[in-house]
Amino acid sequence: MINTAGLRGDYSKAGPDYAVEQEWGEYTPEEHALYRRLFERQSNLVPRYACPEWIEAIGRLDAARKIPRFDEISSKLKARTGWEIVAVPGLIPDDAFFTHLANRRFPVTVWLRRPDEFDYIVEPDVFHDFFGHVPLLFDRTYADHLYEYGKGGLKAMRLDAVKMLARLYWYTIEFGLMNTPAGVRAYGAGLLSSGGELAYCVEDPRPRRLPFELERIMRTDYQIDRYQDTYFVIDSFDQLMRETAPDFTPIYARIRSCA
Ligand code: HBI
Ligand code: FE
Repeated sequence: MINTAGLRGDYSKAGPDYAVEQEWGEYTPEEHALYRRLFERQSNLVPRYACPEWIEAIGRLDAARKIPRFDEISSKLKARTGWEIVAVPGLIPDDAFFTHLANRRFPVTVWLRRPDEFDYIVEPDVFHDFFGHVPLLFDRTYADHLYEYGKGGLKAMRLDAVKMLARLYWYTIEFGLMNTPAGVRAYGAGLLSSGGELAYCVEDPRPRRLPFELERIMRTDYQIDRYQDTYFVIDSFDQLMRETAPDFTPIYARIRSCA
């Protein structure tokens, strides 16, 4: 369970759903400049390593020069897949997070990392959330999967199975790979927003790249502060949607019985 006490965002103005105002006018020129440098660094990598759906979507967004205005992005997003951005102070408790997803709202952190965190940051900031997650919300199938994930998250809380479900999110939405005619490409937000792991996940011979397998994913723990040893590869968002459609209740029970 996320305890917001130790986190760096300002939760004092957050509502019961943890939403805050973006307060776009508060960003400093230095913050816009740092965001621009992060965007430029990734722009040299994504043509070679990002999945086609992400590349197609980023081209629709004029988001390279300044920290994006969430309301502007939301109006484009809403028209396309019915989703919108909800500004949050950072990580929020599971039930708030899942409830937003189950209402087609994606939580995006409002603060930007410090310059000394250019290469790595522990908590998701606006660059990770926006650059990594938001473009794929323009893909109908991906967005529909995330909507189902949100509803599944609320159910998993009732079944005390959030830890198993979080692994699905980790190995897909955060660190997922996809097969394409040109080879393996990244669709996970943690990969797309990373200066080093984006090339590593596609090119490095060390990590395992396994075909998507739901139960194996739910049994595979992960480290949050280093590159992954194992990536799971889907053939398409249609496959991701199809393979995560069943009721997870018996799967949770099966995994618990052999744990
Ligand atoms: N909160 N803002 C935010 N972003 C996340 O990705 C997030 C979260 N809270 C909970 C959470 N992710 C995960 O624990 C769930 O996916 C299980
Ligand atoms: Fe993320």
